[in-house]
Amino acid sequence: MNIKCVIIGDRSVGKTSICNRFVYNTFQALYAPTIGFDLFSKRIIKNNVEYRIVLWDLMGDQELRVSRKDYYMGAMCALLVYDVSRIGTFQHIPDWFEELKINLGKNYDIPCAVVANKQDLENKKMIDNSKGEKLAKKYNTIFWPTSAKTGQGVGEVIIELVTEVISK
Ligand SMILES: Nc1nc2c(ncn2[C@@H]2O[C@H](COP(=O)(O)OP(=O)(O)OP(=O)(O)O)[C@@H](O)[C@H]2O)c(=O)[nH]1
Ligand SMILES: [Mg+2]
Repeated sequence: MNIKCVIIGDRSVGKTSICNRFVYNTFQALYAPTIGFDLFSKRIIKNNVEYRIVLWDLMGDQELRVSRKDYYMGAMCALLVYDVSRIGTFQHIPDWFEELKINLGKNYDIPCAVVANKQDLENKKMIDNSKGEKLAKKYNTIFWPTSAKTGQGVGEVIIELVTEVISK
């Protein structure tokens, strides 16, 4: 079974880095913006059943967003990512929920997670995790602190969502 998971959020919040950490267990400090979108996939086995998790990693640039309906079609779960060191990326999370809702139409009710990435930037942190938790609660989703750099939370949040999808 294929499980499609979309990764959305503003530019440079770490969407591609989360994918690279999950699939290859690597991290790149150099920023290379995603053009259009990228696909990452990883096989997992759960209760003796094999699943292929396919991560759809979309470019964060709002103006250049490509054929969005196709990108979201059939999404079974979503990560909405912000960067704890940039307040604007947090303020835009409601816009990303809206985008998800518009594009998924009647199928919008999928497991989602609000992901607070770059937790390792302790000195530059602008948004308390409690704020992220509050926002997630408002949208009836889970909240997850991550760092693609150290690996904190990355595998856990994806597996948590996938487990929700499987048990649905
Ligand atoms: N310190 C730190 N830096 C990170 C982390 N995650 C990503 N970065 C850095 O942030 C920059 C942007 O990361 P990307 O993964 O390319 O961000 P993106 O969300 O895919 O960006 P777009 O493709 O432009 O939408 C890169 O320089 C990464 O190395 C993290 O957890 N901690
Ligand atoms: Mg990217």
